[in-house]
Amino acid sequence: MRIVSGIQPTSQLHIGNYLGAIKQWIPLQEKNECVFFIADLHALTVPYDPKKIQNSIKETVVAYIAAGLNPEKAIIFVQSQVKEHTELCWLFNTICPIGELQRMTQYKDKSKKFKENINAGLLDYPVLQAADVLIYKGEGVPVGKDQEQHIELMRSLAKKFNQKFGQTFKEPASLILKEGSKIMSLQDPKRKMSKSDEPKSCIFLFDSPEDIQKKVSSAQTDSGKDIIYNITKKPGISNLLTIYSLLNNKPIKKIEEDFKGKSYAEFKKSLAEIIINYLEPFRRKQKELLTREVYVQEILKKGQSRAQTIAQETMKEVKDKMGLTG
Ligand code: AQP
Repeated sequence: MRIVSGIQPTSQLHIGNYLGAIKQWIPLQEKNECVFFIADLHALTVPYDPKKIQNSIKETVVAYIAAGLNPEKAIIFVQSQVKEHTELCWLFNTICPIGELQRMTQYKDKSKKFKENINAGLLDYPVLQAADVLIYKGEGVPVGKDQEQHIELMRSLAKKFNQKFGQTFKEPASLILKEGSKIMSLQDPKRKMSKSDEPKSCIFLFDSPEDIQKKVSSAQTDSGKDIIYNITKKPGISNLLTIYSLLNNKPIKKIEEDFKGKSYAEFKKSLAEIIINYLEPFRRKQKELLTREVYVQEILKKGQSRAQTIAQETMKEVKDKMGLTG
């Protein structure tokens, strides 16, 4: 099966990005052909600094590898380096109803958040995302829950294209984990953890042990004092229990038992330790990779070439079917 997914280099990656997306990429790369890219073109739809984006791209590749991606197996590259993504996006634009884009939750949320910059790219984001996957004839898209609606649109565009121009694409399935697909903000457990939110609402993959301790101890909790999972009545503690369970590989029920009669402070202290220990090898690998610039550049170059070969083949077929070749 061909698997495709990507992450925007909008800021450092956090444990939501890891638990919702990257953690499932790692086992997938063993038995599938995996295409994992850095979604730099998507990142341009929100305010960004042109002087800093190359550095963010580099940090994101390093994060992919430090978190366990294997460049010998997966195709890793930068989206803007394979121009067929945008070429296919344009062609898909011509079959995508605008109303479908206007009802997308992410578009509505980001239009509210960036009122001064409601650009056409923000609206068109899911069409580019459809092109990102379909240019590789992707069949599975491992993502967090927030991307479900976009994958639905991707499926509908694949179907529409096939109906209009002949069978070309499979409809990709969204691969969304049962647990961890929506990690919430530490400061407001009703909102998802987001890279672009205030830093204390996220645990970044390379946060120092001191920062992790501070962030966990100041995480918003709920009234009462019991450490029990109840998403409606105790969203803060439930979010922390989810993180605990996923990083410690222990069922939530067992963690509840272990902390029966104990305080929030004791629970948070233990959680901070678990996060620090889990992320320690990531920090070590990141440090090492940051000194190996040539190696990282080589990975991207090789990834670009492998990706381009597949993308050009699809583009040729699409253009033939759409009557664009003589
Ligand atoms: N809180 C989350 N819990 C679980 N999964 C998450 N993802 C994002 N946040 C969570 C998943 O991580 C991947 C990253 O996608 P992205 O960078 O393209 O965009 P995003 O979903 O908009 O991520 P952020 O962190 O919220 O970034 P900003 O602040 O830049 O918008 C996707 O698979 C996503 O589902």
